[in-house]
Amino acid sequence: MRTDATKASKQGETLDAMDRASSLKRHDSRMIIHFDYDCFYASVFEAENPALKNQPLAVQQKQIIVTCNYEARRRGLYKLQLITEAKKVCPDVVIVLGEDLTRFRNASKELYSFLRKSIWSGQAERLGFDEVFLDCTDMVNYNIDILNHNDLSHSFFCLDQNDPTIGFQYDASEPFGPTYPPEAGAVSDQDLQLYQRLVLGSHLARYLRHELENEKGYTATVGISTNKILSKLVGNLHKPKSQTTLVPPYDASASSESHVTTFMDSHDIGRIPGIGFKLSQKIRARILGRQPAFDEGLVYGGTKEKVTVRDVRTFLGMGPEMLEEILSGPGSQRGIGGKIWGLIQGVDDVEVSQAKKVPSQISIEDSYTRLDTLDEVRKKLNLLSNSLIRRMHLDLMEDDDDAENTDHGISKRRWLAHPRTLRLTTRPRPAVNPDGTRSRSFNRVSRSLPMPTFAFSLTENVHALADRLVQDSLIPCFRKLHPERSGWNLSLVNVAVTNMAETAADSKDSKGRDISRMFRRQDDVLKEWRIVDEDVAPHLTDDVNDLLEGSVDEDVCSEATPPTSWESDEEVQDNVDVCGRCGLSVPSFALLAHERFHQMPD
Ligand code: DGT
Ligand code: MG
Repeated sequence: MRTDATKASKQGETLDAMDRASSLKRHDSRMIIHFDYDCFYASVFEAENPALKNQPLAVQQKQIIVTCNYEARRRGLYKLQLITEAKKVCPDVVIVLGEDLTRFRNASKELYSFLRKSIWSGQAERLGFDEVFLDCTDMVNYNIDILNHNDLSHSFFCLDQNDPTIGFQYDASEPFGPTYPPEAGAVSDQDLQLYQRLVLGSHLARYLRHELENEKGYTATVGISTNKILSKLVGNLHKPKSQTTLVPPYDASASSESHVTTFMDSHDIGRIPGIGFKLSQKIRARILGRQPAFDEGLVYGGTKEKVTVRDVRTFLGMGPEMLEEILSGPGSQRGIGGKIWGLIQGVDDVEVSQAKKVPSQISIEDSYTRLDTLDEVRKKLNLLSNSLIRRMHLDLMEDDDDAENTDHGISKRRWLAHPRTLRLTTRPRPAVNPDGTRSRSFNRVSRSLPMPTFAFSLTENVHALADRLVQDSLIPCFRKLHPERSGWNLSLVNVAVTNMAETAADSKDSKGRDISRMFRRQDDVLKEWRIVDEDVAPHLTDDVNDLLEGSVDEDVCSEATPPTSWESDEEVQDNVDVCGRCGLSVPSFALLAHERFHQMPD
């Protein structure tokens, strides 16, 4: 007998099926182009000094090559190689220091802005410094509508809806550049529309790549598909200076396999964006039925056993529920199983976000071999605060062209946004074990507090502001985070500002609401705001902020952030750790392998 409950559940299933169908339709109807600039840091130096182009060039951070140009790669150098090794392999390598990220940040912004202006939707999203997603659905749809199907090979791609003469000629009968799979068979009637749109996407990608190279001097590797995850992954197939289009069928049918499935299946589970190291290790453990072993012989990378998406997808009983069970835990995101299940099958409904004028946070950190006295902490906080304030001035301010605010024609600066929260994070080193070894800890602890308003002063200089930030805010915060006077030893300190409140001064009409204008009337106003600041009960605010931020043990939290939300952190962290035994700097992810390297018999 059919009960109401079964009816309801059947209804639910039908709705689910409809949801899935509509999500699949959404997934098929967008046109996303993913850019990854080739050897980005090295290219920034080459753009500054073109003579470097013909030489093997490597960019150094700490004792590691973070990237090198293709001439260097041709000679056997590679990313994340030790400087000492690189010099042995290629003695005439030109090494430039890349610890100051300003030039990369500026180049990244310039290229991003160029790409965003080249498309219609404004939907351009930066991921880190050197990747950009573009949603070109509207441009492709418009050009599909004006195609002359009787003469596809002589098509014209229109780049301006108001001027039909602006654009480029192209052959719409086939995709430009390589495809996945390389030898695509005949396209079925059902897939014809999607195929045609991808063909147009591939020609637009070629045009944008060439514009970027001609106008800005940077080359990029590009992927074209219908969502972020697929476009990002497919681009990797042909590097550098190339592009790849993932061609249909995207869904399996009686007569053909889904190219999305075969493509995703070939990836190692840890290579899927949104599945970080910790999540992939948990999945590996379930598939292998044991803790995944490390490749003992390697110091860098390659520390994980190969478990492919196919291994996971076809594992007995695998599905959203099993993934939820494997991955859920303290701090994990609800529904993570379903999200990861979708991702490994190339389903990613998250839109390319509209361009943001200000970053969602600014965060500066450094790692240390030994940091165990308050004096040293004060010095390090000072350095970090100086960088933080400089970054705030760069990223959160703009020239104010308002006549009343120009000084003999020279623009003054104004705030675009004020961060409301200041956050201090540390990573304490675990105590030494009885056998002399030290356990590896990724755990960070954080504390947040309201951003003091004096930090927005436009008259005080950066050093004075940094001193005050350390004295008035960060040191008291540090004491709460580590109440013991000694006994701690920190391997990392991070200072960040978050919770951005954009000022309302984009247009002259909104002048009245612009808080930043109030700050120009310096001391009176600042005084008033300082009183407000002091009125806030510090304990309550700290606790509430901690809860709001969810920032305790940030590494765990960062694994748990929505994997499909690829919002750029705007900050490329210097993910390098210092080995407690030999003092060598190694990328964070490789430290565990590096420590095992020490444990190996001679
Ligand atoms: P590619 O894309 O293979 O041609 O080479 P890149 O250099 O563009 O490498 P990519 O896209 O993985 O990273 C972009 C930039 O980010 C790169 O130029 C240097 C920096 N970077 C990459 N990996 C790391 C890392 O593990 N640590 C640090 N500190 N920086 C990194
Ligand atoms: Mg790159």
